[in-house]
Amino acid sequence: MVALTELTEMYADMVTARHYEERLQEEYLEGKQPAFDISAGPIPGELHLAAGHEAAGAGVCQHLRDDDTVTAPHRPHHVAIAKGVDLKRMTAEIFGRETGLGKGKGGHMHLFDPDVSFACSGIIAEGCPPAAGAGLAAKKRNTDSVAVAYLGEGAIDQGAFLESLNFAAVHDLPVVFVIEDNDWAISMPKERVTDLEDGSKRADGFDMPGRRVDVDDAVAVYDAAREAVGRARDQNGPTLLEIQVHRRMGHFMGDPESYRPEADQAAAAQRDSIERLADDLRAAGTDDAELEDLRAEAEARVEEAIEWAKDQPKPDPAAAHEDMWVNPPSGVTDSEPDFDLAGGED
Ligand SMILES: Cc1ncc(C[n+]2csc(CCOP(=O)(O)OP(=O)(O)O)c2C)c(N)n1
Ligand SMILES: [Mg+2]
Repeated sequence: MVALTELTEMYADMVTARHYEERLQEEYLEGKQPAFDISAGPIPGELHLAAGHEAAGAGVCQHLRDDDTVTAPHRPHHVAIAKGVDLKRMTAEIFGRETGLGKGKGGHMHLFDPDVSFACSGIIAEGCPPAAGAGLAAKKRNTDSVAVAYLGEGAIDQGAFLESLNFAAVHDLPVVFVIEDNDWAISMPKERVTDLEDGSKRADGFDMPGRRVDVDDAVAVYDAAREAVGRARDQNGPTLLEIQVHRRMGHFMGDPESYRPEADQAAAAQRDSIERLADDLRAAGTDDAELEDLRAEAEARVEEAIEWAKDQPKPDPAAAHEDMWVNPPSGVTDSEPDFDLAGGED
């Protein structure tokens, strides 16, 4: 049994994430038509939306604290929201504004919020080694914090993922690896990427527990993650989870999805984890008016963040060379790297 407060929190995260993606979809298209100009409009660059992935974000992050590290891939917003990343500063980053999490220089695939130990990257499986590193740090410091690395099913043959599984297993690190299986890697269906129907079986090769959550259901994810995060927190080592989610939108904004059978698209739209969780809440005694209030609150929060972000200043182009170094060696300033960017003497 999941407590009503926890069901409610997960629902709030999930409706926030869904509304966020729907609103970003609208904002993104502004100014990009009729010819698709990726640099135009209020959100420059690529945009990968995660509608249909919400249960994987909420069900896992419900078990996490601010000091637990999460790394997410190129489709990060639902995880960031569930982890408690500052919504206004994240939105400002997506809109390329100076008050964004990365001063507007990173965009939607490079969101970093040290206050809640969250990071993401556009390089697939890239988050696995840093999560293993965070797990190693927790172990060496003798704390009970854990690390979670999210990746897509299209990334399960990446060396960075397999090496991280091995490292985490050998050193018994408090890490949970979470594969979000949405059946597609851009235009590549899962069965053409791997012969393994259940990606969590990758764990077998590392003598690590692995489990697949076959149904796009926040409560099922919550239950599986409770065990996995609990094992990590109790210093009993890593776990690999695979969660079936659904890609309700294109791979990225502007993807015509001409490669995707209509039936697959329609099926993804039907399996809605948000509606499923709403049913669980009704069964637990929440009435429709309360659900509507939660939804309205989430929508208002999203609108406020977007309005705020759009009002923020754009960065000064001269600031592009700032913040290049964490601890600049003495005599080196941000704008003056101490090596020859053109290639040196050889
Ligand atoms: C190392 C690396 N190779 C290739 C790419 C290009 N790329 C971006 S997304 C993607 C597919 C990702 O599929 P999946 O991991 O299933 O995530 P999804 O997009 O379905 O959420 C690829 C190959 C990349 N970002 N990084
Ligand atoms: Mg995928």
